[in-house]
Amino acid sequence: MLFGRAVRNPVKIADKGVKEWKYATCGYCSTGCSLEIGLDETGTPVSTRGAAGADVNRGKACIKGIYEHELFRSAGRGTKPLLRPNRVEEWQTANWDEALDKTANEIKRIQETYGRDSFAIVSTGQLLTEEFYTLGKLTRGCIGTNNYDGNTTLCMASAVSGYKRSFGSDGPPGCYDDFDHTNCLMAFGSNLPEQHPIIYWRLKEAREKRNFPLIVVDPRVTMFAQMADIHLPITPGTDLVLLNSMAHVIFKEELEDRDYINANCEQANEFMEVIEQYAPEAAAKICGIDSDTIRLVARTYAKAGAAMSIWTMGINQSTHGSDGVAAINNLNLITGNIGIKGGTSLSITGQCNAMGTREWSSCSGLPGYRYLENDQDRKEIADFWGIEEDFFPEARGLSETDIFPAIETGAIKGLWLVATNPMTSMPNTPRIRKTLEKLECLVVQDCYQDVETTDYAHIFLPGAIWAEKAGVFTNTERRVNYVSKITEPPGEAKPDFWIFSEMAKRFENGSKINFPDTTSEIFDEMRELSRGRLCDISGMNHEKIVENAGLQWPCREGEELGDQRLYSDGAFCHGNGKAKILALPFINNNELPDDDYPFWLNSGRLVEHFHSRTKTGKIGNMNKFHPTPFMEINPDAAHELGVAHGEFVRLVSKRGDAVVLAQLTHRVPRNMVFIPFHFHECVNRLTLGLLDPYSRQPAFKQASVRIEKTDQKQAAKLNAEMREF
Ligand SMILES: Nc1nc2c(c(=O)[nH]1)N[C@H]1C(S)=C(S)[C@@H](COP(=O)(O)OP(=O)(O)OC[C@H]3O[C@@H](n4cnc5c(=O)[nH]c(N)nc54)[C@H](O)[C@@H]3O)O[C@H]1N2
Ligand SMILES: Nc1nc2c(c(=O)[nH]1)N[C@H]1C(S)=C(S)[C@@H](COP(=O)(O)OP(=O)(O)OC[C@H]3O[C@@H](n4cnc5c(=O)[nH]c(N)nc54)[C@H](O)[C@@H]3O)O[C@H]1N2
Ligand code: SF4
Ligand SMILES: [Mo]
Repeated sequence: MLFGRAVRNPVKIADKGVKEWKYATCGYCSTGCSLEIGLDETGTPVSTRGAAGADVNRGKACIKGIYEHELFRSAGRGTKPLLRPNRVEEWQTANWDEALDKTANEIKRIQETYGRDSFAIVSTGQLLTEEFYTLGKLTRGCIGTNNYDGNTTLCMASAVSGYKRSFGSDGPPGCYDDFDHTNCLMAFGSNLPEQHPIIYWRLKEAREKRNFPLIVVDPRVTMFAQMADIHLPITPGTDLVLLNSMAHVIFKEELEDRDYINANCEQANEFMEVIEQYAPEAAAKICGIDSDTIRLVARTYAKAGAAMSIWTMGINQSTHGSDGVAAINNLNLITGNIGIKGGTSLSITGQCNAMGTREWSSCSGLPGYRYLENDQDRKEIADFWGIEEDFFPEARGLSETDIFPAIETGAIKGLWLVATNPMTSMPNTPRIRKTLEKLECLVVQDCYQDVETTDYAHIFLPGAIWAEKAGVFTNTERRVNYVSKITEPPGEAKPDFWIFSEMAKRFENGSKINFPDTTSEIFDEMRELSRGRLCDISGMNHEKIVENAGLQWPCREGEELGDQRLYSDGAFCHGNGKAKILALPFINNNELPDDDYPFWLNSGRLVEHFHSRTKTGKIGNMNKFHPTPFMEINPDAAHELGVAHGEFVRLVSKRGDAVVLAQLTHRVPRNMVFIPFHFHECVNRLTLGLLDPYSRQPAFKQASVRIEKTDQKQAAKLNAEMREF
C-alpha cells in the first residue's frame, strides 16, 4: 500500500473572481493579524486571506478572520437612526440631525437637572484608535462627564492596573518575537489556541524549533493545557498563592537575580515578609498544586535564563486580578526577566483594539497615557485642545462596573453605550436589566440593531463596522496596524468618529476644539501628543504603517521601526525609575462552592464565536459549529446526578437560573462546570461579578452553582429561542 497520496490532489480554494485585494487588520481578537480582503469586479468583498509579508501572522488567519468579509452583509445591521419616547412605543426612523439633536438635548437636560456627571458614557475595545481619541475629546472636552469608561473594565483593567502598580505605567513590555528566544513559557488562565490562534501558532512554531518547556495554569484541561509539558489544574482564583509560593522557593534556593533586583527594583523587603508564609506545603492546601510541582516549576522558571509569562482572563477576571498581574510581574522582576529577549511579562490582550482605547480614549485619564490627577498632563491637553484646564476633573470618575450601581442608586440618569452589549456581557443579567430600565435616556450606538441592549434604548445610532472606515488598531505586542476602508456602510450607518464629531458641534466647547474630517488628520494630532511619551508614535503615519504591515510603539520621529520591548534599559515609569516588587498577601474572598451550590461556575469562550455573537452568530460558517448554549460537566459528576449527555439541566446560583445542555467531558474537574458566555440569557444570569479592588474588574470566572433536573420539552423550546438570530 502506498503511504501518502500517489496522485497529488491539492484542495482548491473556490475561485471567487477576486479582482483586487485590500489591506486590513483583523477586527476580532488582539492578535492583530494583517489580512487582505478580496473584492470582485463589482467591488463586493468576497474573500479574505492572511497577508503574506506581515510580521504577526505571516499569511495565516484563523476561522474568524478568514470569513470576515461576510460581516459586511450580515443580518441585523442598523441602517437608520431610530428614536422612541419610551421603551414600550414602536421605534421611529429619524434622520441624523434629528437623532443627534435629540441625543445632545437629552444629555444637556440630564446634566442641567442632575449635575454634569449624571450622564455616563461607556465604550469598547473595538473602535479605531482615531475614533477613541475623538470620543475622548467629545467626552472629556465637550460633554464633560467624568463617568466615562469602556468594556475594557470587563477585560484588561487588571492588566492595566497591575502594570501601573509594578512598572509605573500601562504597556505590555514584551512581544511575539520573545517566543523565539525564551527558554521557558508559563501561561496563566489563557486558552491561546482557541482565543488567539495565530499567537498560538507563533508559539508552536517557536517550540518546534527549540523545544522549551511550556507550563499551563488552568483549572480546565484546555487545548492549550493538552499541548503543555506541565499542566497545573489550579483551584480557581488562587493563582496569587501559586505565584507567591514560586517566589518563596526562588528566594529559599537563592535562584533570584540579585544584581537585577539591586539595580532596578525597590520594596523587596516587605515582599520577603509576605512570601515567607507561602512555603509550598502551605500553598498547596490553598491552590491545589502539590508542593513538589510548585518547586519544580519555580526552579525551571528561575534557572531558564530567559523565561516569560503570558496571561489572559483566568488572571484578570478575579478579585485578585490586579494582584495576580503584579505577582506575575514580581516573578519576572526577581528573576531579571523584563526587557530581555525571551524574558518578559506579556498580557495577551482581548479585543482588536483594547490597546488603542487604553492609549488614546481618555477613559481612565487623558490621551497618551496621561493622568487627570497630574496638573501638567491636564494643562498640556487643555492647551492642545484650546479649552480651559479647569473643565477637566482632577481625578478619574467611575468605572463601568461602578456606573451600573450608580444608575441603581439614581446618581446616574442617562447612559450612552458605544459598541458594547452589557445585557449579555455584564455579570448578573437580572440586575443589569432592572438597571437599564431605570434610565431616563439610554443611547445605543452599535453597528447591529438587533443587539439585546437595544431593547432597553430610547435612541439607536447605527455605526459603520470595522473596515467600512479607515484607521488604526494596536495589538497585544503594541503594534499599530492599519484598517483600510473596504466598502461603504449600509444605508445611513456612519463611522463612529463622524458621529462623535457631529455630536461635538452641539456643545459649547465643540467650536473651540478641532474635530478633523479624516482619520489621517486625527492620527496626526495623536502623533503630536505622543512625542516623548512611552507610547510615542511620532515616527509613524498611515502609509508607513501599511508598508511595514504594522509598527510597534514606541516609534519616535526619525526611527525606521519601533522598539520591540519596553524597559530594556531598566528605566521604569515610577518617579524614581525603579520597578516595584509588591507585597501581595492573599485573602480568599471568592464565592466558594458549598452544600447548597456545590459546583464552581467557570465561563469563557469558544474559537468560533466572538463575545455576544452579534457578529459570529450571523456568519453560517462560524455559528454552525456551536449554535447552542451548553455547559461542560465532568462525566463522574454527571453520573452521580443522573444527568445524561445532551440532557438539559437547570443551573441555579444566588443571582438567578439558566437552562443549558449538558456536555459530558473530562475537560473540567468533578466540582466545576464551564459555560461559554457567548449566549444571551445564559451564564451571566448566574455570575456574581465581585470586583477587584484595584481594577474594578468582575470575577467572571469564580462563582458557585447547583445543578437541577428540568423539563426537557420546555427546555428545548427555550433553547431554540436562544439560538434564534
Ligand atoms: N474565539 C474568540 N477569541 C477571542 C474572543 C472571543 O470571544 N472568541 N474574545 C477576545 C477577548 S475580548 C478576550 S478578553 C480574550 C480572552 O481569552 P482567554 O482568557 O484565553 O479566554 P477565556 O476562555 O475567557 O478564559 C481562559 C481560561 O481561563 C481559565 N480560568 C478560569 N478560572 C481560572 C483561574 O482561577 N485561574 C487560571 N489560571 N485560569 C482560570 C478558564 O478555564 C479558561 O480556559 O479572547 C479574545 N479572543
Ligand atoms: N461570563 C462572562 N462574561 C464576560 C466574559 C467572560 O469571560 N465570562 N468576558 C468579558 C470580556 S473579556 C469582554 S471583552 C466583554 C465583551 O463584552 P461586549 O463588549 O458587550 O461584547 P461584544 O459582543 O463584542 O459587544 C460589542 C458590540 O459592539 C458592536 N460593534 C462592533 N464593532 C463596532 C463598531 O465599529 N462601531 C459600533 N458602533 N459598534 C460596533 C457589536 O455589534 C457588539 O454589539 O464581555 C465580558 N463578559
Ligand atoms: S487570530 Fe485573532 S486577529 Fe488573527 S485572524 Fe484570528 S481573530 Fe483575527
Ligand atoms: Mo475581553
